[in-house]
Amino acid sequence: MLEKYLDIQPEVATALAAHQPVVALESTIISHGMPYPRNVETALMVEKTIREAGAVPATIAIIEGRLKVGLSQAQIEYLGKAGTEVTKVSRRDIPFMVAGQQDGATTVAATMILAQMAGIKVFATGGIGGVHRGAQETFDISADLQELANTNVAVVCAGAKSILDLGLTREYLETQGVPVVGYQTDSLPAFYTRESEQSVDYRLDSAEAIAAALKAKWEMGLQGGVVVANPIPQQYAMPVETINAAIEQALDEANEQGIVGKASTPFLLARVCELTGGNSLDANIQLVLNNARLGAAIAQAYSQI
Ligand code: PSU
Ligand code: MN
Repeated sequence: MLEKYLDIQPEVATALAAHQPVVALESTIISHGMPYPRNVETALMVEKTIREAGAVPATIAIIEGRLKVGLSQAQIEYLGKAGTEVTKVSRRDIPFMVAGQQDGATTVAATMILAQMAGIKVFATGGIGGVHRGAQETFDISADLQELANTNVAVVCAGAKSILDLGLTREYLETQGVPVVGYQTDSLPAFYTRESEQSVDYRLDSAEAIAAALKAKWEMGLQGGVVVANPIPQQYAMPVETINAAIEQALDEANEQGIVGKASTPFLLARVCELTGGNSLDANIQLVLNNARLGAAIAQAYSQI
């Protein structure tokens, strides 16, 4: 039934059938998360990094209504060049792209769904969506969190940006039973910085230990994802004051301009990037590469259990 909608790239399908490690990658980060051409360069570099670490990359998107698990270089270039012209697709949007034969850049939530359809357990990205600051009033809570509650994929990320309320994001995940694992850290990383005031649920120091916990969770039928939080390498971390000032300004501008709904996160990401010049983009790229390496190591370890 799924074949009717799903195209798994042959290399990815072969690897999955042979129980070899595969790492899923999202496409909203390409079309809506970084400017062209560095978005395309990064997406290709991330794939290369995963290969060098001994796993097969599967970048996920919707192309002309087909659910694609594994993209060609030309498709990645297209998604990067088209940028925000491509619809940002979360769970609710998938059927409309399919029925309308449209293109879609998949968020963390939608990428998890397509990864699960294909049988991929590990997904590497930059940052996850979460509970926005002021959500007590706006109800702005990313569908990524609900997906983590339901879908059996581990998401390797550098924590969440402090455009979000990290404390409320932790509370939401706790209610939904989603574990937050810190890789070699006790503190929840805040994307550009290695630490926040929030702690993780479990600190694990090796890919093997993380893979073992994933295996136990899913073999017991405990539904849902896991957040694997991997701090940005020290040499690329940004000064807290610089990044916080940019975030505060971006949030003020979003309020003034009445930006809400699915436009909110891309607006904030783009403004923070502009306000910090190229620095935050460099940091962003490095942390994604770092997550790709850890994702590949976890996928390796998981395939060897
Ligand atoms: N955070 C980032 N970079 C990103 C995103 C979030 O630092 O590119 C993207 C991811 O695709 C994530 C989505 O799933 O934004 C969340 O959007 P929303 O808050 O509208 O759910
Ligand atoms: Mn939202």
